[in-house]
Amino acid sequence: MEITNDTADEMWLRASVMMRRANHQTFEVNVDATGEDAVSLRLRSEIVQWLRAPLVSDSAHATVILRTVTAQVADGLKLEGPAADEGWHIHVPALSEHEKGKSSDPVIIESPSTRGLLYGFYAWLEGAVPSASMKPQDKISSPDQPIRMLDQWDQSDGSVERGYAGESIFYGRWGSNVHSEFVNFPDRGAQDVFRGDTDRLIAYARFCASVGINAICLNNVNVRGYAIRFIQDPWLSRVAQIAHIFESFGLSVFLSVNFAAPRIISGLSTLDPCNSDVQQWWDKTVDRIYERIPHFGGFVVKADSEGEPGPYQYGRTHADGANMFARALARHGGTVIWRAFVYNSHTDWRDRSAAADRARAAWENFHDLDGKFAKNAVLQVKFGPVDFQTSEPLNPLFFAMKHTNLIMEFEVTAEYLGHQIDLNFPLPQWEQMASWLVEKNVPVSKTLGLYAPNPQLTGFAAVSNVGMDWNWTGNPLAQANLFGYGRFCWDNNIPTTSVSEQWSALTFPRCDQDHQKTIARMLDQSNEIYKHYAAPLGVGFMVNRDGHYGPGPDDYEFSRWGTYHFADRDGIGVDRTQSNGTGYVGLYPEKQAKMFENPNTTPDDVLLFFHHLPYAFRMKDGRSLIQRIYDDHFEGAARVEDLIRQWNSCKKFVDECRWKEVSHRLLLQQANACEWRDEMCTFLYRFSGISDEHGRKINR
Ligand code: GCV
Repeated sequence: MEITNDTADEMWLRASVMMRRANHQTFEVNVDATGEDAVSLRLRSEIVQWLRAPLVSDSAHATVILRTVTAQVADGLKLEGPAADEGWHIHVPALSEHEKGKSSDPVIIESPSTRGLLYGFYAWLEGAVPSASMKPQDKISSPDQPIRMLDQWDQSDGSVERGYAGESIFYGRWGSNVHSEFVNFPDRGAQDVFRGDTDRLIAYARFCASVGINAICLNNVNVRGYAIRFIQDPWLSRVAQIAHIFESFGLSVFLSVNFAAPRIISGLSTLDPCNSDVQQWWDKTVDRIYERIPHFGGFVVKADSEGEPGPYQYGRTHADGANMFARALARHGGTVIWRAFVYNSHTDWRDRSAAADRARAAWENFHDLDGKFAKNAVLQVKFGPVDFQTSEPLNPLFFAMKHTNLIMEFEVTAEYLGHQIDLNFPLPQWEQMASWLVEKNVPVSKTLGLYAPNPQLTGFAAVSNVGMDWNWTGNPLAQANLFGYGRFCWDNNIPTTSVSEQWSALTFPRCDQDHQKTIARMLDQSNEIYKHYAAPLGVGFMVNRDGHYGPGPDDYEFSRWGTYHFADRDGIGVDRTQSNGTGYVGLYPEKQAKMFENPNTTPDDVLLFFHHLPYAFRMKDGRSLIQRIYDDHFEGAARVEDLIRQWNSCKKFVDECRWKEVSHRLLLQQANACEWRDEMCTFLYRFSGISDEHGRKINR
């Protein structure tokens, strides 16, 4: 297929596409990945398509050479870390000499693996674009994390749970725009179909690979409907076709499975993970999968959570559950990724005991199981203890599990962060979370996997944000979130500004540099702005229950979901201290526990997560708590106007389509921010009776 397709958006490859179109340079490329394996084939076809260049067998005359080497790539240059074999070294001769044809030196891209050559090739392609800030001369880079994964919450009926960019790119409904040969087996009366839009899947896989994503789970962790049967033929053969595309771009493919599949599919009377019939059922299922998908990555499992079945029903632990899958997968080199998002959603808001504190749930369910998981099992833990809120402290499980492979889980999709309507580039949040792991100057790249029984099984996973929308992500600027996630997985310390500037230069190559920087600045400010006008100071869950967009301060307050802010006439926040509250603070190591126990040393961002405080409480900056909340909400809403001004200044540099789409969404964001401001300020004024010192008008 052609690389670019005018009906689709090229995301951050736009600059490379433009360069390719304009390029009159002729390349001759020599690549030593000559095998017939999927990645080598893909690498060669990408080179030919992007450079319009012949592949030559003689490296002596080549202008670009891609070659596999050891980790010691050149004199004094060595690729390091647990994923060194995916790293690359690029040598670009000085541009001017090369351009003028004075240099006889070729561009050299080298890596210990073909996958690494593919990453190096994209990195060179991006860096070779004149307007991009990245111009490698002699650059060496390897990923900080071995697992860099995207989770699709796509469902077999074409919907995407928490998706804000249209229908699934993988699945659809009979009658919608799907390729007929991919329609499911009408004799079974199925309405759900594999969409069969191969071009779009190839494009998506390419985007993923271009930022170093190396694993993908193809379906939602809530496994419903026909998705339960993806592990069996005839559905499995369709999954295998999709897997083949992603594998060729270096991504391992995973499936989410339903713990109850043996009963649903084959009528087994028990699902007990220690029962040999159940084990055998999974063994056979896994064998069949590997016949179809020899490099299959493994399973992702959500169990005993939000209504999903799991081992608790049989008096077994989550380690028993995970290890059953691990045993079946180990025989083929596969991995089970077991989610730690397990909590009892049936609580009572009046109960303020430790047992009712949802923040404790993951820790309570898993800390005792440290060291009990199989070597090919990984525990996937959401970054915060509750649920992807705007501000949460790091989940204490990351400190407790010293003998377990761990993945830290994020959302690229903006479930609680504005649905890709409001501008929200969450890289600062992810970086903050990862940085909490840093201990005694050991960098994040090492701390997450420091104690992992298998150092290859550690890293990050995030829920993706793409769909069938023309620009992939609904809001064209939300493409930056996907790009940023890839960059962050690769380099855990990459500064936000450098990512936003890279992205903006690659995505808006027609913009002058000043305006590229303006767009980058909008991204850099956006997460902070959103935090200012949404739920205050880490209290969380004041969001509208009907979809999680916009304010709903009472929506979860008296429900059974265990997520309360406890605002009353005296104060607001959840007391999680050891001295007086749910004792959650005590789940942290001493240093952090000491900091969180005292409101004066707790970071403002998570103040109300840890403390129930009176409205008159003096903040570090001298303002009262209530005044700070009023001020933040007014400031947040006002700063959206500033985002609009900045975007307007870019108008003449941005194509009409993207300019209008973003403008429209910024106006919606403005309305949302004002609604948050007015609703929150009114809500807390009603409780506290304390007026805004500045006498600003609250509209409601
Ligand atoms: C896939 C939150 C989301 C759910 C999601 C769940 C999870 O509760 O709102 O949509 O379910 O997290 O991570 O499993």
